[in-house]
Amino acid sequence: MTPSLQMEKSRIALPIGVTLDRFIKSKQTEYPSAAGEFSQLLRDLALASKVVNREINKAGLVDIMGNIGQQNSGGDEQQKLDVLANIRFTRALSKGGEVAGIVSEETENFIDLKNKGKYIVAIDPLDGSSNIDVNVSIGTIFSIFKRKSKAGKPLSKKDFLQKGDCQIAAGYILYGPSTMMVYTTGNGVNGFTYETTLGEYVLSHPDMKCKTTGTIYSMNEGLTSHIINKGVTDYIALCKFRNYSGRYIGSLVADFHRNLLKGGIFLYPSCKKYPKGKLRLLFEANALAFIVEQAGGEASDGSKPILRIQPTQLHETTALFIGSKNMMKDLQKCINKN
Ligand code: P6P
Repeated sequence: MTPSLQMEKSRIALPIGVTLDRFIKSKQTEYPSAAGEFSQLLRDLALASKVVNREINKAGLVDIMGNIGQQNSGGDEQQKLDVLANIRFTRALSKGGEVAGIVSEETENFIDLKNKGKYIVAIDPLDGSSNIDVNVSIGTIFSIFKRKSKAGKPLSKKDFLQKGDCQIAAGYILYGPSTMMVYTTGNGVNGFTYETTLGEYVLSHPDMKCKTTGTIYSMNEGLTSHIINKGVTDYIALCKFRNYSGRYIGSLVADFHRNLLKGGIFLYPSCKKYPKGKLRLLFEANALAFIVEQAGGEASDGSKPILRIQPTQLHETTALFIGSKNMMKDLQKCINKN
């Protein structure tokens, strides 16, 4: 099949309500060379998310709330559900056999699963976990790359320190009033809502697009007097002058998802407390940057696109500005003036 026809087919809209499984199968048939490993990987992620969703839904009832009295490598207090989610996703991916290795926000180093899998996964198993105890939406964020080392050889950090534009897929699961899985494989963005009675994700948001502009800005304004880049404070002042709405949940996936649907911009700048930014490049920024660019938006660290950043450490952080194209351009103008 010629690539153009292949691309065309990949854009054939599937009906709302089609299950994730059928959707994945339909996309796989458009890539005859695909032997199904990638499709299986996506299914493994979806399965793990269903198990995590169940744990989250009963979090208020079973003694798995609160923190376990230890911190992850980024210094965040680990919540019981963080650890549970990490176990669930790691187990699902290692049993699936398609993933050669995983690097997680919850573990210091990468995990070599010692199999012949073609792929590696970078994952934040449960982002925004500080919101768990107050029943606010939280999320899982994942990036999928092809391994760089030869199948059967030991993995090295090089397999994981790939630029965001090497991702072959990225997505998130939002555990909110409804649970959604949103992902891209480089041919647009599609959203699936979890139908709990069926235990299936069904297509609910086909071909998602980020509005070119919006009137929502999301930033922790407690940082304002500590922001290093004056252009960012100038942009926030511009948002206020334009009577934009400030909306900040403190859970990246939830803030990102709202801005994706309604138009808006999320800002986590470098500041005195986080001179290199707070958010993780491998586990948070890369995946959302891939998704937003596929949906027509932009993502940068204030000087270059997120997807062009060459990571040097697994737990590297970055400033993150992400959202509607025109709002990102206005922000960049403010930054460039300073
Ligand atoms: P702050 C949650 O801990 C997180 O990693 C993101 O989900 C969220 O956007 C950000 O940190 C919130 O950080 O400093 O505003 O509490």
